[in-house]
Amino acid sequence: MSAVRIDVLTIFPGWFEGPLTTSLLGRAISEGALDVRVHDLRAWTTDRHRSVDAAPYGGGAGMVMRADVWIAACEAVWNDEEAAASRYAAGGSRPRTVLLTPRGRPLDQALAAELAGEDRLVLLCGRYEGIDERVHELVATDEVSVGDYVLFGGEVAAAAIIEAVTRLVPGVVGNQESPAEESFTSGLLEYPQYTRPAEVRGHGVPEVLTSGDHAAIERWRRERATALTRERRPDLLADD
Ligand code: JD8
Repeated sequence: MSAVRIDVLTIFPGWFEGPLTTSLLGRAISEGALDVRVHDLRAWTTDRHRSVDAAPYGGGAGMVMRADVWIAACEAVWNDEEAAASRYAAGGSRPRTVLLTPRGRPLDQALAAELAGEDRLVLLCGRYEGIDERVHELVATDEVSVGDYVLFGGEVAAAAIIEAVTRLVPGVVGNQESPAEESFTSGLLEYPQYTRPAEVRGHGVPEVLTSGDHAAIERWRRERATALTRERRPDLLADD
C-alpha cells in the first residue's frame, strides 16, 4: 500500500521516464512509497488523427488543447481506483487535480506539504498555448505555477511537484534528515557546505568547521544562513 498515488496526464509520457527511474525518486517508486502512473492524453481522443488541440475561438496564433479530451481523460483517471467502487462515480470527492499553468498559485514548501498530505494527486500537463478554459473551471481543483518564467508546457512543472512532494512522503529514503535545519522549513537559505579535500585551488575551509567546537560551528552556520538570506532573499525574512 503506497502513501501517495500520482497520476500524470501528458502528450509526452516518455518525458517522465528518466526522472521517475533515477535516484531517490526511482527508489521511492520501486520500494512502493510512491505510485506514479503516467498516461498518454491521446488515449482519450476519438478521431482518427488522435487530435488533442484545435484553433482558438476568436482567432490568434497557435493551438489550444481541447476540453472534451481532457475531461474524458480526467474522469477515467479519477475513476480508476484500486477499490472496487469508484469514489468519484459514487459522488465522492475527486482527488486534488492540479493544472500546471503560469497563472497558478506559486509552488512553495507549504503547498508541497499540503499536496503530500493527499492520498492521490492528478497532474495535468498542457502544451501549445494552453488548455481550454472550461478544463480550468470544470476539472482542476488547483492551478499551480513553478515560477515566473515561461516553459513550453507543464511537464517540467509536474516533475518539480513530484520531487517536492515525494521528499515529504513518509518512508522515502532521505526525507527524515534534519528537517528542522532545512531551508524553507527553517525559513532561511542553507549555510555553505564543505567537504574533502581541505584545499582546492588555494581555497581552504573556514577554520571553525575543523575546530571540533560544535557550539561555535552551529553559531557560524546560523550566522552565514542569516546573512545569505538577508543578502539574497530578504523576502523570506519579511515577517521576522
Ligand atoms: C503549462 C503551455 C506554454 C503558456 C503561452 C506558450 C507552469 N511556471 C510555468 N511557466 N510556464 C508554465 C507552463 C507553460 C505552458 C503550459 C505550464 C502549457 N505552456 C504557454 C501560456 C502562454 N505559452 C509554468 N506551471
